[in-house]
Amino acid sequence: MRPHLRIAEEVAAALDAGRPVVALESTIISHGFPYPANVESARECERIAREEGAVPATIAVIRGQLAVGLSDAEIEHLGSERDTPKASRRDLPMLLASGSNGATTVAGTMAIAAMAGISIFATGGIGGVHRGAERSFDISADLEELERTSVGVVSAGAKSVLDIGLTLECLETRGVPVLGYRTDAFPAFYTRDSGYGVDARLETPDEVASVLQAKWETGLTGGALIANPIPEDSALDADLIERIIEQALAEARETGVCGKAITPFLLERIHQLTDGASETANKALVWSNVRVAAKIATALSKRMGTTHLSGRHQ
Ligand code: PSU
Ligand code: MN
Repeated sequence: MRPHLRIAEEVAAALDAGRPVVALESTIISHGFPYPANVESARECERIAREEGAVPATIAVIRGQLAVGLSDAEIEHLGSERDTPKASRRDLPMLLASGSNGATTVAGTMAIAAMAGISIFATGGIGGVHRGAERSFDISADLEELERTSVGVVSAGAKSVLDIGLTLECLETRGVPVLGYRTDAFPAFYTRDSGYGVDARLETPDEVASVLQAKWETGLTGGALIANPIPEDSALDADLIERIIEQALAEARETGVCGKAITPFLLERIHQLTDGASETANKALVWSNVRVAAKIATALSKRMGTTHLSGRHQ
């Protein structure tokens, strides 16, 4: 067992038996939604994973431990305690050494999921190349993690607060397959079509599992991005959301917000400027991603059983 790793009993039992497990992130709890919507949404994610026959493993840093599977009280605490720091890969060592809490990003969650032997992870949107990155160099560590860590990440694409074209270029450079789940278009979080394509369109959870199996069995380590568009009836109007994103970006420039603070700032402003409509859409897409992730995890566990190619058994 790795030091600092704390795996909930139910999660460890499922992994040992080769049953499906879905990792869930905690930045979305601490910084993605206001309280108490964040806690309600996190509980709903866990419920949906179970309904689909998978064990949910919400991941965070809790008192200096890499916690895989949180208690309800821990989820409530992360949700109501608004100042839990965002924890990407680079933040983990300091949080462990100081015994602190951290809300793990996609990168942080992937790294910890892999240590535990979890292969599938559901989130909302990934981080990526920010608009203006040619000057700011602001490129999320999520992209590096997707290159490095063998976890399949189900997301609704990326928000257009990012430069989606450059984000996809970076994923190509890093050897990360972008798989469209029942779509030819890479989705843009609140909307189903960013104007960019995907590397392959797949129709069933088992087809996705077969690609992941082929990748990992061959020793082509690293992640894959599974792009699952927001459900049609929850999608927002593309022009409206683009205007709001432009406004939020302008405010960020004016107030000088940058670094790890920029993503939470933009998310909060978008929620305020859409008067909650974006929050409803955000919940719908996350829940849809959890459902798809649980189905993929189930298909993968049928194919691979206890052969965890990343993580504890390696
Ligand atoms: N994009 C969203 N919602 C989010 C995030 C990104 O649409 O909640 C969060 C995720 O946790 C993601 C992180 O991993 O922000 C990226 O932050 P940064 O750009 O600082 O790497
Ligand atoms: Mn950044």
